[in-house]
Amino acid sequence: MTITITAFERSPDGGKGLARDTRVRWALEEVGQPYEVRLVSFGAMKEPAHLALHPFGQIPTYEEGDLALFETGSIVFHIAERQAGLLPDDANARARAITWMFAALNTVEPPILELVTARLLEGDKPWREERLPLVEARVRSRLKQLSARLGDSDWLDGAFSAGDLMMVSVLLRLRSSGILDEFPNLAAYVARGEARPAYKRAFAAQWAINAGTPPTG
Ligand SMILES: N[C@@H](CCC(=O)N[C@@H](CS)C(=O)NCC(=O)O)C(=O)O
Repeated sequence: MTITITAFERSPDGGKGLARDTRVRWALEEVGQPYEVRLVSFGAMKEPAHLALHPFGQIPTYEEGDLALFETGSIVFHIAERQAGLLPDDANARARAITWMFAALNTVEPPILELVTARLLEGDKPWREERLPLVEARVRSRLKQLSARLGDSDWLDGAFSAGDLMMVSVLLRLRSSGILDEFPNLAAYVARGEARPAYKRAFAAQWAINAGTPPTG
């Protein structure tokens, strides 16, 4: 059955792989599932046709037959559940990998998004100078904990899983801040994720659409 995802017609990051379709592409590449992409403009994302797929008018969405999904956590979980390669067979290991997916999205991503907002969207606000160090401290505090847990391991819990895919995707958004490099094991962890052939194919596919468009974020 054909799988179709949506992505930005023109990504604000100019193709650095930070738009969230990249994590869905990555998951599909890891399990060897071909897919099609429908590109949407910012305007079209807020039109009824797209809102029927995504109530918040965002990308990515995922369509497979009469199933339509939104939210990357749900989409990646769906892919990982249906096809081998992203979740362990052992029930407990599987539950832990899913826990890491939630941790990436619920515990690690929020302070990172706060930082992205503070740096990029609130750069001209009078409170920026006071707020930025507070937000950065919250990010460092989370990374310190994550770094301690990862230690010298390659991945968060044994073999690479959907939990790592989501965590690496979330951490990638920090790279331009320089904070990731303060935690060498996390920087190496992210590099390991990016070195995976499936990630490279996902990155190249979204880059092919966006290359040459100047980044706005
Ligand atoms: N929690 C959602 C977030 C989706 C999201 O923020 N998508 C961004 C692109 S990475 C978007 O569509 N932004 C445009 C907008 O919100 O208007 C998910 O993980 O899928």
